[in-house]
Amino acid sequence: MHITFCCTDTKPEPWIEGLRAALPDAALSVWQPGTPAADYAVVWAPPQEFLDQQPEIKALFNIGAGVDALLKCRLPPQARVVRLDDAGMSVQMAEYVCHAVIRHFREFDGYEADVKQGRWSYRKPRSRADCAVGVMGLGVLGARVARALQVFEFPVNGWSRSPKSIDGVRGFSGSGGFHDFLAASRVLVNLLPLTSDTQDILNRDTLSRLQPGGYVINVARGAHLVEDDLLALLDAGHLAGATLDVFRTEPLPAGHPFWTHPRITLTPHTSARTLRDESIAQIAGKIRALEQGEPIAGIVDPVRGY
Ligand code: NDP
Ligand code: OXD
Repeated sequence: MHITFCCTDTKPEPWIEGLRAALPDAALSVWQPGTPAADYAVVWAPPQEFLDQQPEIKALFNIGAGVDALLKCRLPPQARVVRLDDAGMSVQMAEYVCHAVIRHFREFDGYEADVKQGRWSYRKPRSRADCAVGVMGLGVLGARVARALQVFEFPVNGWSRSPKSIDGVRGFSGSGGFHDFLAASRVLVNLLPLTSDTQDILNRDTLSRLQPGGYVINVARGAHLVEDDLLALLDAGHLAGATLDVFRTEPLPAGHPFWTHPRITLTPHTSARTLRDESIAQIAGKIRALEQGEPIAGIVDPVRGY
């Protein structure tokens, strides 16, 4: 069995070492033009040339949860696309989102600013009941985030394509439930995959439907958000602020208004990092299962787009 590694911007050696330890009988390569075709590949943003040279490949293991970039390529028709299925990401996402929600709700940014000016000041406690958090996407990451928010007793709404039942989460689904979901939420957390249905979904119309003083946390993909619409609603005062981890262009270009906006907190696409050891263990386990003809989780439906 030949496994090749083709991940842009990722140092291959530690991955090859880890895969060799987990699958000692496999032949491993770091792909370059001319490398023989493989049975399996570990990929992130691979060039089209790589995909065109894989006539027999059984599965492409994407070392992230989002497969939007990979699905834009022309894929070998027989290849299954397999996403990372948590692999240590959901706990990171839960801590990132809880941190952002709590920082906003408790006004810790305001306290920080006051302390820097030597001011001992109090702010009026806000009502938790008035701070319903709406989580868009109740998959591997969204469901974990929804559960984590409940620990702090925020009312939690969830929106997904198909109806979902998560204890304590008020569920909404499909396009029919979207406007009610938005109207019931003051803080909005985006954990949708990027597909043709969800591109630009955070826009002037949808964000205007949040309760006044709304707060946006985008941790999915930059192309979900219409950036000028966010800025306009912040300026108009309908939105109180935003925490953004993902952007239409990454790295965020110098001079982009998000860098210096007083009510935007940003991080460099780091809310839930791919953890190498957990990912290798998961991929190796799935390759072993596939070789034995057993089913695996995390196979992407290319028509659905996630
Ligand atoms: P999943 O595929 O497990 O879950 C996706 C969820 O979105 C499902 O609940 C699905 O509904 C819902 N959904 C999809 N399309 C629609 C739609 N049109 N309308 C309503 N709901 C929809 O994904 P993950 O939770 O693992 O990851 C989500 C995204 O997070 C990834 O695609 C990636 O873009 C992003 N991500 C960002 C990271 C970062 O560091 N910033 C790290 C990792 C991921 P249903 O349940 O009915 O299928
Ligand atoms: C992912 C990501 O999709 O890191 O896993 O964004």
